[in-house]
Amino acid sequence: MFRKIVIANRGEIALRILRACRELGIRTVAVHSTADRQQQHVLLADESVCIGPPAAAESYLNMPAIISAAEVTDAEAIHPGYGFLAENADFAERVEQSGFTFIGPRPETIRLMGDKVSAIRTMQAAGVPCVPGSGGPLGDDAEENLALAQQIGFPVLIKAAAGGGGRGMRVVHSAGHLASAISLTRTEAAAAFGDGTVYMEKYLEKPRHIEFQVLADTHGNVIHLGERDCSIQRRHQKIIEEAPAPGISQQQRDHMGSICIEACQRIGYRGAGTFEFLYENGEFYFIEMNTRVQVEHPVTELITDIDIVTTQIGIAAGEPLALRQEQVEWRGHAIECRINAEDPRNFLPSPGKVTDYHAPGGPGIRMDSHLYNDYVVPPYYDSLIGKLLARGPTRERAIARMASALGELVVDGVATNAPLHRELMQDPAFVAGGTDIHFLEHKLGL
Ligand code: MV4
Repeated sequence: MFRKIVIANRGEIALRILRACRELGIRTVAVHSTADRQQQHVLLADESVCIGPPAAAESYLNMPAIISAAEVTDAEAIHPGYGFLAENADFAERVEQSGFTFIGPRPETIRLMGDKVSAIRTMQAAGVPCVPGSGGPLGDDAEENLALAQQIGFPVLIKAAAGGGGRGMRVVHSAGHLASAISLTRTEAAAAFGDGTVYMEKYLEKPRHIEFQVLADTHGNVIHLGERDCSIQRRHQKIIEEAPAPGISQQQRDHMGSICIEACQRIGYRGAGTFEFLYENGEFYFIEMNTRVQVEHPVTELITDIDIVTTQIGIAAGEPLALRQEQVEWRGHAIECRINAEDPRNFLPSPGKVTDYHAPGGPGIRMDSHLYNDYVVPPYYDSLIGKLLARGPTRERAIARMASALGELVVDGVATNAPLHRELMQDPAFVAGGTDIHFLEHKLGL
């Protein structure tokens, strides 16, 4: 096992990684911007290194500064968390070339999955069901593209190969709009990502977003931990996630899980990973793979009792997985509400001092948050200030516990989306379960 790890992140996930390290007896190095000197994980870490000014581009995205921090502290590995450099193949490569272990997949795997066209090609070849589509980059022949769209059937979606997470997409409803949509998406993608490659898929109108969690070690063992339903979102920001996904049978879980395992074995996957699917009319369609630990990983931890972060670290240290697939068991139901420091009316960030913070507790409640009284939420980063989780023997009981916990939560001094979560726990469609990706935006009148 490692002796010392650099935590290359901030906020709740940095604290989550620090806790995993402490549990494993690993010393920790926090790297932080000048705005984050008082972060809880910085105060708790064995050592800390300031890596730059508040702007992420000069601190949490500053590769040489982070690698230097590992050098000066004599650390062995770097955990990137999520966001920032977590899915940056060049960073993973530079970390390894500098003689450190990147806690994540091989750089080539990150690069393969970062290009959505190569990800889909790879998964299609591995037997993973994908959305009907071009299966490769679109060319410039307008007639060819039209024939393809007609074969797939309108509406179609034009997506940027370098996009993902909702960036660089355009729906096309009819033949007359196809050529201009392709060229616009191409131009935007070239400007935003430096890569104008686009591809085409059938546009699914009312899907759910369901993802499968996998863990793969360096000895050829791969297990899946089942699925999460992440359909409650606004502008591609998930706000509630749950596991298991309502209405998915154990047989479907076993089937899709086996497909994901098989794909991981084919590509020699390593570490924690997530297969993202759209789910519509009882069918799963692969859209993207995430090569990092996800924000919503705790809902899976709560129903499987498997610690995804300590497992990631063990895998990176070369340890074999402790469990075989037959030993993975799912019990009960878990829900996560993302608590954001934002105005509940216009969703604008609400930075400032948290004058009073009280975390809920009781049976089945978990709060992953870096907040404390008088903590100042800086304006420079995303607005996630905590994740409130509730588990219960059934979905109904998990919702009841979440509603109760939201009633106990106190975050004064900044505005939060807690009132929206309180309302959602009472929404008949949410309570019924299985709402699609458009549910929340429709409810909010968007
Ligand atoms: C789609 C889709 C419908 N049909 N692909 C958005 C984010 C990116 N990960 C993929 N996304 C979508 N791809 C096809 N063929 C609808 C979305 C989508 C979406 C997906 C997951 C979660 C939230 C979403 C919100 C809007 C659109």
